[in-house]
Amino acid sequence: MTQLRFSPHSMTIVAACAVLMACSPQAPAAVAPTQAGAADTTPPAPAAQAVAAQDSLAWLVVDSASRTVTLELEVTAPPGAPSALINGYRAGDARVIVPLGWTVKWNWSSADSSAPHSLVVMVQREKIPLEGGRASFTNAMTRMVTEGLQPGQPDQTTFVAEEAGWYWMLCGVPGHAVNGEWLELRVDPESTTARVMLKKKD
Ligand SMILES: [Cu+2]
Repeated sequence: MTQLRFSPHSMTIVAACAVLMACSPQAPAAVAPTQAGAADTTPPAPAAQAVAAQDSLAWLVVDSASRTVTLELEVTAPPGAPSALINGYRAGDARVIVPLGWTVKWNWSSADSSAPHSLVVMVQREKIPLEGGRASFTNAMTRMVTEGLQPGQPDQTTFVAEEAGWYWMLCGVPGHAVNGEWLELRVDPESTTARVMLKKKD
């Protein structure tokens, strides 16, 4: 538990050190004791159990100091997929966990030219809505929630996860979320950092 929460943070620090190339000798030594100039970002934990959390690092960036998490989200529509995918996931296969009160930023875009898409955070109820409605948090949505956006119309927004609970991050274009174009968002009062859990591997 502790390791899962800790590893995204330490990975972020390692990456920052690699970029700056000016870290104190102690910091990289903890990860790569052999070669100082290697700038090696090889994942430190090869254990299969830890994969779920590490896979998310490319698109979930934690800034603990400012209690902010930035999500890079891209919609794709691979041939044969039952719905459009968000970062390769659908129907809650990925769960984003954010501590209560943290700021969430997202950089959303679509690579699917066959249909418009959008994203809105809505509190989970019994049924996934047929189309997007009011966001649970101020600004927790893209522009054009029900009309959708095209490739070349990226969206950025920032909101505060100010109420604990279970939410959908769903496409608001009619029919899309019902087909599976949604991820899960957990606003957790007991978490100390943001992370992603994958419900299953593809
Ligand atoms: Cu969509």
